Amino acid sequence: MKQSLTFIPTLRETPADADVKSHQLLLRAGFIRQNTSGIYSFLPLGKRVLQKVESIVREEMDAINGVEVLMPAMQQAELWQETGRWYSYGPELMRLKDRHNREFALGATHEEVITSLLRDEIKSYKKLPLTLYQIQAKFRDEKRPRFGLLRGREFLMKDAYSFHATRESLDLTYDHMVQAYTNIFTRLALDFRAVIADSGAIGGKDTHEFMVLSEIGEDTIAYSDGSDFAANIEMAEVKVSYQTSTEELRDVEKVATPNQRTIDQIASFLNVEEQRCIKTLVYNVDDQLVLVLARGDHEINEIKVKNVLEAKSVELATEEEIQNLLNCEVGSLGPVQIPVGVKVIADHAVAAIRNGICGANVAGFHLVNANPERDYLVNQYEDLRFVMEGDPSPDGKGTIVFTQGIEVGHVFKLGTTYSEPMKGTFLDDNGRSKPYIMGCYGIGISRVMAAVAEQFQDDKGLIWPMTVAPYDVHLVPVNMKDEAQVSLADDLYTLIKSNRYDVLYDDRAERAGVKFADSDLIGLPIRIVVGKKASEGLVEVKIRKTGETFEWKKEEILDQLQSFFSTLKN
Ligand code: 9G3
Repeated sequence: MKQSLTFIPTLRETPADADVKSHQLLLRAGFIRQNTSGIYSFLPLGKRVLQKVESIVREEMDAINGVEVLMPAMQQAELWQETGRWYSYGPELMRLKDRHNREFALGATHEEVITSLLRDEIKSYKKLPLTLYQIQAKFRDEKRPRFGLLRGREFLMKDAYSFHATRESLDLTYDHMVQAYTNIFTRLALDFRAVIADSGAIGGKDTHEFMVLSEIGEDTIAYSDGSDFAANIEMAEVKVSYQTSTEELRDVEKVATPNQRTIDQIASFLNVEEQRCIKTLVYNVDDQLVLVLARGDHEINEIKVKNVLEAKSVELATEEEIQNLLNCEVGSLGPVQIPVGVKVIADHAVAAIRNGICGANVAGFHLVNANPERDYLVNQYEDLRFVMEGDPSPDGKGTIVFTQGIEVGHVFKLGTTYSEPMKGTFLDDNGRSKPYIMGCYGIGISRVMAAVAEQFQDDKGLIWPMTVAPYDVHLVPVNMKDEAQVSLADDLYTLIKSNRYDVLYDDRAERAGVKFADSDLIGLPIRIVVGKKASEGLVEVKIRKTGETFEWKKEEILDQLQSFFSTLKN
């Protein structure tokens, strides 16, 4: 493609409201333009990158027998009313009315649509399993769109849905999907981790997120430096064996701790370690007040409390509820001498605290030398705390390190969550009617493009991996007035294009400096400069990723390109 004919509006200056590198560079290099908050146009270069990402995704979906469909963005409200999500989602779900005043959702996702599609067609186990996927715009009215394509309100997603007669069949497809996602993100040269996104404690791993490691990522990942263990910070299990101290049990004493309320205030006031303190929190768990204990230096993970108690809702009790229960205010709470029948659960670490410090349930007083069994009862010890850096990895290999991640994929075992309420059923091999067992699998296509741009750039611009670069070769004659340069460039354009390479030919009558700056900004893998030595049939070549430059003879260009792209084109 000749640059004088296409549309690549590069910018010299960094746009003010772009606050991450990928957003700045995709704007400056003329890949995207913002229409309004969270809504973007993909310009020619951006569209070509999307196309390359999509074709990798399609290849890997087709390879595991995924079949492509295209569903509508306009989804009649009745479908979402069948699953109740019409009522449970708030302003994030875009809604509109047609000319007959009928209500619609703009598709944020397609579980309802695809299940309603299949329930009218697939009625026998003989037709299962079936994996359908689409690549289509999704609409989610994010409260705070930001970071350009990374959190938009209209974005491109590959969403796949699988339908099964048995759980084993779902497990098989799920594993194939995880492998396909691994292939996709590997081919995109992304530094990613497959992250356990549910609490491992509940049965199998029913959902994984695929996270690209990046310090601007919104999610915190706990991963092991000695294995491929990785989990969302909320879900990471803690498997630590605490050794109980050997000091002998001392008698409980009540000590005055005026105005000392937080763990670190108490620890420094009594000159003890936080590890010796017992943090006591009161939670309202499905309208029952529960005491949750943790070691002073640990944080309670409410999702774990919820999972362990199999509760519908878990939230901190109000001051009033605490006052009524323990006749004391927050800051002096403890598990000793509490009303009979109040459930007390504790993180495993608490069991190892000898002669611990806890609130006396009297304002301004604490107890020292409190010991489990003798002084307070714990109904059950569980894994209730957030994992911390330095913890041993739950798989026993290596230690936990935290990092930030950009979620680029998410796979779920749905079971019958949607097929049950929507009566998506089939007759099994005994003629019994059963709801489909389903899985769903998403990749943020436009988000992936931004994640690649975030991972591959330098101060001069973008650095596209070969697999997704908008063009393979940037052909740049230095002076469009120089006969020898233009004729050699024209010949090379024809020659290279006819050998299956995508070539961007900078035929603009711009100064060399401008052309080179734009070329570094756009970030194609290799640049061929036709300059002073054109008459000798020599060109200068620059590899964008490494900055290396070479001098090639015209005759060797095809062989050289072949070896440069050898990892890809053959
Ligand atoms: C909504 C809105 C936002 C949403 C959803 C629904 C996230 C919603 C979860 C999923 C699950 C999977 C298929 C592809 C992979 C992800 N945000 N989710 O369901 F109405 Cl406004 O989308 N769906």
